[in-house]
Amino acid sequence: MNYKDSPIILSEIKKAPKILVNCHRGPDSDSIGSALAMAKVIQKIGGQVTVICPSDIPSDLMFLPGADEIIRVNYTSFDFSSYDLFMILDSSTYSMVTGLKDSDKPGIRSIVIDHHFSNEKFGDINLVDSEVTSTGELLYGLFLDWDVTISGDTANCLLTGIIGDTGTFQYQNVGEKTLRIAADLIEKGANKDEIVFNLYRNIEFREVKMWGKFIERMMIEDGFVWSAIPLPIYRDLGEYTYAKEDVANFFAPIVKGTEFGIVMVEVSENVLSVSFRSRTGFDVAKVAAEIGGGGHKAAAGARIEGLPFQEAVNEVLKAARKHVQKD
Ligand SMILES: [Mn+2]
Repeated sequence: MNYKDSPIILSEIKKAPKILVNCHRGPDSDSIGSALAMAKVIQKIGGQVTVICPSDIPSDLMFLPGADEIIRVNYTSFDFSSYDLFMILDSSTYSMVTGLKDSDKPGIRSIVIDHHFSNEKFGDINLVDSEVTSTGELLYGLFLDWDVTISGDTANCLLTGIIGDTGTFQYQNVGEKTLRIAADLIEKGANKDEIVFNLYRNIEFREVKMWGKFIERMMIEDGFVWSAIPLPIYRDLGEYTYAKEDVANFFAPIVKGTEFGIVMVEVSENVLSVSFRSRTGFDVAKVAAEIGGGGHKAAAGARIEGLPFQEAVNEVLKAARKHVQKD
């Protein structure tokens, strides 16, 4: 048994006629891959399931079977009353689920399944394992515990989550366990080439141009690089939300002589969205925590609200300088 809560979670699913599964705000490969994998397994068990998301689904993930059935919802008005159970995946806080700053918890039973170290365990049942690379990897262990057959489509969804959250197996938390799971998923029908093609060789031209802007504005100082995009430039570039994550993943952790990289974007008036990526094993979650954010050792994020662009950027740089000297 991988998780002691596996049987309880399975019995909750079996006794709930109608189940909701979430994708978090600004969903990534792990969020969508995990939600779709969970939905497929619930259907196999005989449950009725609906997958919901507060944001649009990124076009590069539409290749996943079932992605076109995800329903975009507004949590301020969403009616939970006709559902019996809410499966919340890959989300460390309820505001990550809803995309809203404050919102009431759903009035139905909820099960949180996640791998974020900073998970607030806000469900009625919480299965949080921060040792695994991704929610996809966690679900693989859970499905083994349940003794369900993992179909080719389910395997493809899980491997998409694992590949997305490990930067295609690059990060330091990837060892033989994750690679064995990936191999097993490929054996079960996951298509690694299709996943890599869709995630990394299917980039909009305007996004590539946006990377150029980030790189052009990148600065280096003792121990780290950073790049900050103010709102007018972000608007000029088409407010392409996913470019920030991609640029953080691809370019923040690569510069020789640095411990980590920071990407900052003013996504709306006085709201700075910040991504940290570690190059060397330096714990960027500590820097993120300093400014009210969270995440993992290798990848973390934060949002600074209510400060003008330059002041917000200075806050981030102050935290980064403090930690780079101390650690
Ligand atoms: Mn994840």
